[in-house]
Amino acid sequence: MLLKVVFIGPMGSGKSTAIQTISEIEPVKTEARNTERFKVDKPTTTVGMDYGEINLGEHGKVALYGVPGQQRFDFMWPIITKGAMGAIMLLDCSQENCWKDFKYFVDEFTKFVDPSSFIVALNRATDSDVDHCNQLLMDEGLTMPVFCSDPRNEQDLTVLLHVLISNAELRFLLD
Ligand SMILES: Nc1nc2c(ncn2[C@@H]2O[C@H](COP(=O)(O)OP(=O)(O)O)[C@@H](O)[C@H]2O)c(=O)[nH]1
Ligand SMILES: [Mg+2]
Repeated sequence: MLLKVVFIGPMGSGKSTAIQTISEIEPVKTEARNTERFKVDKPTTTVGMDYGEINLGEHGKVALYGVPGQQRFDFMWPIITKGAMGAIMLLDCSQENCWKDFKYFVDEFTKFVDPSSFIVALNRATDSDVDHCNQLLMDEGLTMPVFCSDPRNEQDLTVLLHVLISNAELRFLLD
């Protein structure tokens, strides 16, 4: 069995870091020099995709895909998300314009991925960020589990994956 999980979110939200943290293989990365340091000040950024794996032994594996966050790569989003069991939407709440980005990513990716399979993971979030996120989702007519998690923390990511898989099982049972 191959379970596909996609990490989505704007540049600098922690997608590559999250995959690096939980992948059991050395992730396949496509980092290149970041030409948009005025937006997110980091030396490199993903220009293709990230890929990692978690082995489930005789049950198969979980394939972890990260999309490139920049809008100019949006043609790759439906390709990379195709067939995904669920999406983890990352957001760094300390970034300027993060809520504008959040709304944009929710609007775009719910065109390709079933909204009921989304999980939101907020990094550097305060209680008011969590409230704000829930309010935004409610305004969009959406319900998604919202977690605070650090993309460098393996336990945080394991929780997200368990919730994502449980949600998928529930949808399967209710179908
Ligand atoms: N909470 C926390 N987050 C961090 C720290 N260092 C890096 N990060 C997160 O990791 C992000 C950079 O990760 P990267 O994986 O390149 O983002 P990507 O563009 O989504 O692939 C930062 O913008 C932060 O959100 C840290 O010290 N604390
Ligand atoms: Mg990246």
